[in-house]
Amino acid sequence: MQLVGMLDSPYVRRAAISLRLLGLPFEHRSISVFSTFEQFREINPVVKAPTLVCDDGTLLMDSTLIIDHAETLAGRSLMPSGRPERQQALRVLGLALAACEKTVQIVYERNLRPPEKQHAPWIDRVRGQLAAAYAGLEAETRKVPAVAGEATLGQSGLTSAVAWSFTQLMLPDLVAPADYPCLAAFAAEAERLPAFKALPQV
Ligand SMILES: N[C@@H](CCC(=O)N[C@@H](CS)C(=O)NCC(=O)O)C(=O)O
Repeated sequence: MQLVGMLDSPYVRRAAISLRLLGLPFEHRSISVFSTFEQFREINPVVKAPTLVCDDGTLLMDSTLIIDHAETLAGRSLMPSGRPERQQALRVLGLALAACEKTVQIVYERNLRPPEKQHAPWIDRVRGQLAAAYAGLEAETRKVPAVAGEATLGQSGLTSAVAWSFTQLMLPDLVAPADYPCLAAFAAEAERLPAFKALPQV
């Protein structure tokens, strides 16, 4: 199977790291939804990254759905199965995915919209949501132990670290590590794991 999309997308990266942690072999195709739009469109006319091209040619989109499929293939999950642990993981995952989404919205606003068409109230709203998502994630990260290894990281830890690294790459002026010290330290530890190093965002 092939995973299509650039690793500077947090969605592509979380899918790629998940596939690797689940032990599923895949070919990663670094094709951009922007600079190589036409090439991407030939693979998937919807042009969404990540796209998973399954072995039978079926195209899957959306990182969460791709990970769901990967977990079915692998016969195991990166989410905890116990009810309180799973609820907690879902809470963290929601915050991390919101942080990714709000970062992407600001990046698109800055990079794709002409300056004269940018709408300050909208950007302020999204910035506030981004800060709230990271405040929540910082509070949740304070409760969890340090990254012990790939086997125990789990989907919520994986996605939190990927989200943090992505925002630091794209919006270092907006989200300061000093304001989120637990999360910054957690992500730095995760980035030292083999799966993260094998699938770097840049
Ligand atoms: N919820 C989706 C979000 C995916 C997403 O927005 N990907 C971006 C790249 S970071 C994309 O495909 N952008 C191109 C577009 O939407 O036109 C997921 O989890 O995969």
